[in-house]
Amino acid sequence: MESWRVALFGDGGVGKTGLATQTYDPTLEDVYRKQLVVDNKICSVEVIDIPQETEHYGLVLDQLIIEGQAFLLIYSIASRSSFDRIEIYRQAILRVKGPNPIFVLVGTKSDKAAEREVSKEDGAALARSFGCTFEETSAKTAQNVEQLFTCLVRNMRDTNMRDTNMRDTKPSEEKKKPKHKCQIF
Ligand SMILES: Nc1nc2c(ncn2[C@@H]2O[C@H](COP(=O)(O)OP(=O)(O)OP(=O)(O)O)[C@@H](O)[C@H]2O)c(=O)[nH]1
Ligand SMILES: [Mg+2]
Repeated sequence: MESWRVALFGDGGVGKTGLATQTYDPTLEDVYRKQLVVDNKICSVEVIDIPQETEHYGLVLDQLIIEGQAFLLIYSIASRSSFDRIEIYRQAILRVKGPNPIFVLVGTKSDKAAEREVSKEDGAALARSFGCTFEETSAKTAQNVEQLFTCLVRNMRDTNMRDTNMRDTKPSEEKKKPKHKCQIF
């Protein structure tokens, strides 16, 4: 079966585990696996969720980046500092993975409207500057969680297809366009 590995990045307490466990049944500690159907095709997504407090976090982080096929950059809409630190995680991933990894920017805790410190516009603008997809989600209400993972699978499939085409196509030949496009703000 088609299977993907996604790693979660973001400050302590932003809701990484909340997001992972909302749709995923825990199997191993800090790794959640879920089967889902995207565009009539079943696939399995392994979500790797490392707590901020982990010992030797830097080393674990590098391994996580090497193994990850896509990365969720996660902040809480109720924490400006978690938003301001997103760039640090992005740079760490770019350093290890090279250019153009698959990112999705995720603003969690969208249910906390009264405590909002990051506007939707700021989130969308940051995602635009990264050239990546943006979602605001809530593990509490389940808002956009399913949509987030569906979008992520489509991004990974499209990128995989593009890479395959590049390997299989002679330079002069037309490259096939990806079938699905997730919304990019
Ligand atoms: N209201 C609300 N609370 C949330 C949401 N997601 C997580 N929380 C709460 O925020 C706190 C931290 O969430 P976690 O998912 O443990 O955060 P984390 O990013 O995994 O934190 P570390 O593992 O320490 O890095 C917990 O008390 C959660 O119940 C959400 O969508 N809405
Ligand atoms: Mg956690």
